[in-house]
Amino acid sequence: MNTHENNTLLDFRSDTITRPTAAMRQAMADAIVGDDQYGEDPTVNRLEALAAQMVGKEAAVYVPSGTMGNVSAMMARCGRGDEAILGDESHIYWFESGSPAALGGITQFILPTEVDGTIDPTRIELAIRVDRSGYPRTQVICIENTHNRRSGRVLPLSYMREVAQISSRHNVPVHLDGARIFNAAAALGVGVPEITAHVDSVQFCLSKALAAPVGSVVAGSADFIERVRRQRKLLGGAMRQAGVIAAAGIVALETMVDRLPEDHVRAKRLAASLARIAGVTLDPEGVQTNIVVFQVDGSIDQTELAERLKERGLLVSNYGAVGLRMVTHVDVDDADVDKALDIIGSTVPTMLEGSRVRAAD
Ligand code: TLP
Repeated sequence: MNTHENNTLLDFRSDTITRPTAAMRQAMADAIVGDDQYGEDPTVNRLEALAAQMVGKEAAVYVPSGTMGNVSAMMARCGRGDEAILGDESHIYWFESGSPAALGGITQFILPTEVDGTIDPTRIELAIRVDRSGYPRTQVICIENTHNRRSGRVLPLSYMREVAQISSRHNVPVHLDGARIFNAAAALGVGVPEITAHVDSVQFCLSKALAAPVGSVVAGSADFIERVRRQRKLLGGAMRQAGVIAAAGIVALETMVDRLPEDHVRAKRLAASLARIAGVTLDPEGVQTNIVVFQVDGSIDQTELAERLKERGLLVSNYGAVGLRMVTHVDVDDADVDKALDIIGSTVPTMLEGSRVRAAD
C-alpha cells in the first residue's frame, strides 16, 4: 500500500514531514487502549515509562506537540508575571505563537543567542533577578539542543554543565527544548541521560527526526510531571484513547533512534557541497546534525529562490534573515541529496549571474 503522497517532490523543509513507517501503522492498528485521563491507557503508560527511562528522568508525560510540551513545562514553573530566560533565536521565542505570554502570562528575559546555539552563561547569571517586589521572579532558564535556527548545532556538554551550575547557585531550574535531543546525543556519541542530567526538565519530539505522526514528551521529576499534567489538561491537551498514536511513538523510540547518524552524514555531505556553489554561504563545520541553514548572496531574492526551487521540485524552508533551511530525514536518501544539489547548483549561480548582468546594465 502506498501511503505517501507527493512522492515526486524532494521535501527538505523539515523532518516533521516524514510519514509513519509500516511498523508504526501496524502498532497503531494493534494498540491496546484505555482512557488516558483515568491513567488507564496501557500504551500511553508504556510510552511514558519508556521515554522517562530513555532520557534518564523519573517520570514523563505524553503531549500532542512540542509547543504544548514547552509551554506546559514553562507554566508548571511560572505563575503569571513570573519570568523565563530565553535565547533570541530560540524556537520558543520565534515559532510558538507567543504561547508563554499568551497562555501563561509569563514574561521573557531575552538574551542573544551565540553562533553555536548557546547563550552566554555570564549573561544568564546576570539576568536572574534578585528578590525585589518590583521585579518579576525568574523561575526558569530555557535552552535548546539541538538548536533549530542555528543549523542544528549541538550544545557542548561542558556548556550544559555550566548552565546547571548557575541554575543550582540561584535555585532556578533549567528547561531544555530538546525537540531533537536524540540527534544531539547521536552527534555527541553519548546517551541522552548524559545530556539531560544537566537539566530539570526536557521536552522532546517523537514527530521530528523519529518519524512518529504525532506527539512529544515532557520528562522530569515525578512531582514536576504531575504539575505538567495539570497544565496539559488546562491547555486542552489531555487525551483519551491516545494509545492509538502513542503506539507509533513507542516504535519511534525503539526503531528510529539508531539510524539518526545516517541523516547527519547526509546533512554534512549536503553542507559541504552547498558551500562550494557560487552564491551560497555556509560554514560546513557548523552542521553537526540533520539541519543545514545556508545564506545566499545579497543580490539574490531568497523568497524568489525558494519559489524557483519549488518549481523544479525541491522544497526548502525560508528562515528569513537566518537564511534557507534544509533538513535530512528518513524519507530522503543519498540520491535525493544529489538531486537537490543539482537543482540548487544550477539555480543559484544562474540567479547570481542574472543579478550581475542587471547590475551591469
Ligand atoms: N519545529 C518545526 C517548525 O516549527 C519550525 C520544524 O520544522 O523544525 N522546539 C523545536 C526546537 C522545534 O524545532 C519545534 C518544531 C518545536 C519545538 C515545536 O514542535 P511542534 O511543531 O510539535 O509544536
